[in-house]
Amino acid sequence: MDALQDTQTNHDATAALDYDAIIIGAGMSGLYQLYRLRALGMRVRVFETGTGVGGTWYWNRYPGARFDSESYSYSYSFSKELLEEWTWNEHFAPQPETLRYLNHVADRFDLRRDIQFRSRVTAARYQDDTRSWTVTLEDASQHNARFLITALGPLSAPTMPRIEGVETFHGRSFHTARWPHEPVSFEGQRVAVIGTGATGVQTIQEVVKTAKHLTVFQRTPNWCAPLHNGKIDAAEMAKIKAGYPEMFRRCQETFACFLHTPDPRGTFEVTPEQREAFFETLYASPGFGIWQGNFRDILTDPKANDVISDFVARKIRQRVKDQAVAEKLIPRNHGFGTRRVPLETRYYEAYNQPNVRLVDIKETPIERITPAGVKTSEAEYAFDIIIYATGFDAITGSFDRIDFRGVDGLRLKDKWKRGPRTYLGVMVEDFPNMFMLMGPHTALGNIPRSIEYNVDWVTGVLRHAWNHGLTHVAATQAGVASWTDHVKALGAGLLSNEVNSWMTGVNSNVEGKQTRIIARYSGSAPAYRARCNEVAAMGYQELSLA
Ligand code: NA7
Repeated sequence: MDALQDTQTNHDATAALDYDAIIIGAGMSGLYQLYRLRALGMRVRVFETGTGVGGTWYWNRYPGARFDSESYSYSYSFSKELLEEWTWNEHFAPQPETLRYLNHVADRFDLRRDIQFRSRVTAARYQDDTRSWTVTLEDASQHNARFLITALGPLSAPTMPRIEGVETFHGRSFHTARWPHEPVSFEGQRVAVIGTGATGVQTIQEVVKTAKHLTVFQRTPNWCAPLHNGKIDAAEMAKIKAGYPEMFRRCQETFACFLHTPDPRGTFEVTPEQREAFFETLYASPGFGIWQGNFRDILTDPKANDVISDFVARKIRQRVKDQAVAEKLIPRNHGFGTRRVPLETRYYEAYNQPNVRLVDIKETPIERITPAGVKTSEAEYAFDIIIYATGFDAITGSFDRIDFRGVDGLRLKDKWKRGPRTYLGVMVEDFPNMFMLMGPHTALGNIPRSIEYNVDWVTGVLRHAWNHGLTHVAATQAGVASWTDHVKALGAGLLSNEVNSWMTGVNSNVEGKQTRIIARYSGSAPAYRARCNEVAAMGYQELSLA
């Protein structure tokens, strides 16, 4: 049989399947992957749990939800027309604006006709005989396709706190990532917020504007820094648009695809005065500069980290009037930037309001949720509304919730029992024809930039398979071992890997997730791309193809 005939035969075999590719999730990565695979001529189906597109920006409707990265650096860059026609109104867009943007993208590229909403995937099983994936939905319907692409999002499996009595509360309660579509008014309400991560911080500073009384239950304070958001007027937007090629080029060059990248200087290579002045400039500048654009050694050298931590602690003491409260808001068990830095707008000033109370639950632990409110070891507090800003079973959690089975029924959850093992963060041994977008061990950083690269790379592999009539695309044992070792080696010496957080896979509310793992690739994004590009340039020889 000649090559062309062979290709035809394989396409005929594929035609017997429901689809050529199934994508799980219609967030930023799923939408773009759909767009790209459709362009290859593939029959694609996206299954999405929600009733609309947007993923993170569909689910996280909590008050105050917004970007901490510059809106324009967060847009898709693949379409000049899209860039030209979309106008951002704020430097750090609020969630409704971002959701509007993603809906616009879905409409503009006519993506909805291939997306099936209200369709939670519960299981996905590889079928050896047909070299295909069978996906089972919550309603028990099954759908099969040659290729399976997970676009689940690294932060999409919300976790409720393991506190007794949650279901007994008589008032209203919400997890931030499952916020209702209808507005929730805090006017005249006694509100509790449990959790002070990036989400809790955004929620608190918004709720405090209207609530009658707010109580924040804090287990671990985080190092927050000012967002310095602002409106974008027409003239500024025109300038931003004119600068898009340059801006996206810059995002390709920076360490984590942000506009900011580490300063080449070391903390102790400048005088104390120069250091202080640099920190002041960063603290007064918008966005992640103070975290991502600081001296190159603040996240690796404990002494350098102490200096910036001390600077931010002084800022907290200046901004919070009651010094006992300020001390409670200063982290003690980790240094600045070793966990995700929440960006804030008057967050610390919220604690100067007479109707705001901070309860340190390390001092007085929550014993249970009661019908009236929250009972700690010291007191019972009554509330009308409890907001759980308690985060996510991150990175691997969204995979754990689906029963993924590879060759011979092997469970992904079992395979990753001692931490994820991947090839380039995209593939898993014994899970042929399955590709992960924003899975464990990929470069996260400024997520849309990483998504576009990830999707383009996966599209390249699939184009190769499609053009050559390949029906079996798999990672090899050697490839997985080598990438996993590489990711682990890169993670050594990074202060953030020595701290419990979602970034190290720790979640106190999930059984078996109390031990730190190397969940993320922590090298630079350019290095990640160089490695992946090399694999593509060599014709994907590192993969097992048939
Ligand atoms: P995070 O950053 O994981 O924060 C969750 C917060 O909830 C954090 O303060 C936790 O305290 C707290 N938490 C979790 N469980 C409990 C219990 N059982 N009792 C009390 N407090 C608890 O999630 P976010 O949603 O804020 O942000 C996640 C990412 O999404 C963010 O970094 C952005 O990149 C987008 P802990 O620190 O564990 O002591």
